[in-house]
Amino acid sequence: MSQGLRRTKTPRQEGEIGQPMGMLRLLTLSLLPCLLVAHGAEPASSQNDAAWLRSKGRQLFADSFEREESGNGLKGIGNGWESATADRVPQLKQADLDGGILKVNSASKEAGHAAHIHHDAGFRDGGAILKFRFPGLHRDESLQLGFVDRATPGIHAGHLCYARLEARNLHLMDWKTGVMNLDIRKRRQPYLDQRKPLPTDLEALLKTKQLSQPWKADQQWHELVLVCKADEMRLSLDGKLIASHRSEGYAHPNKRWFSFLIPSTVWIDEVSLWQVP
Ligand SMILES: [Ca+2]
Repeated sequence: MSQGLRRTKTPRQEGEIGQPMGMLRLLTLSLLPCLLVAHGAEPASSQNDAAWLRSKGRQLFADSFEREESGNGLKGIGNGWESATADRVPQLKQADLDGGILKVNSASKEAGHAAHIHHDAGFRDGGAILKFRFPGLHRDESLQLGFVDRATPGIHAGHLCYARLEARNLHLMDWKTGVMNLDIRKRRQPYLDQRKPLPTDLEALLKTKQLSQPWKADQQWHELVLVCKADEMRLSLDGKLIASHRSEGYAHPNKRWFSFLIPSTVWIDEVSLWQVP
């Protein structure tokens, strides 16, 4: 360390610098609550959504999978879960309860669809807390989870909104007013079928319905929290807000099902669903 740097640490000089800095810090701290109140709520960036669900919400459902499955069928997982794609391939085990963990191994090719496992939810504002792990058994492991309402017309298969975690990216997607809106889907499909670029207005609209950002998957267990609050959907991992996106579809009044769409392998544990009144 140079003589000059060491000299800046003498008490006299710290006192000289410290006093105005201390006043500034005091001023900032005293103003902070006013600034937060002025914005009307906790800022999303510092909000812990698991704490929000647990303190303000009502638990609708919880499962820690400490049992054996009763078979490969629609209701084989038990506790109210349904595997929508199970009966397409009854000879294949796509959901295995093993050591208190739900181990999903989708027969996507044989069933012609990613494993779709869902449970009743039913809220406007609220969300899910769960643990997940990519076990590293397949190269293309990804996890899509979100909300479905098949009772509202105009939405293909009732797909409302999802988060999707892939190897290098994650996405928050409003499908209700995006790609699964029947009018949009009808207009978009011919371009997809012919592998042609979308009209610029449609492409611009769909861009507003999805948030995508880099994220790197690993093979550790993680706590995941997915919430919808008014027209915002937020994803947190291990207590940190990772992504948030606003779009009108997230405000759908009834998220009837909580759903997993799993194309290959994912392990799941300690799922809870919460409604915030
Ligand atoms: Ca468990």
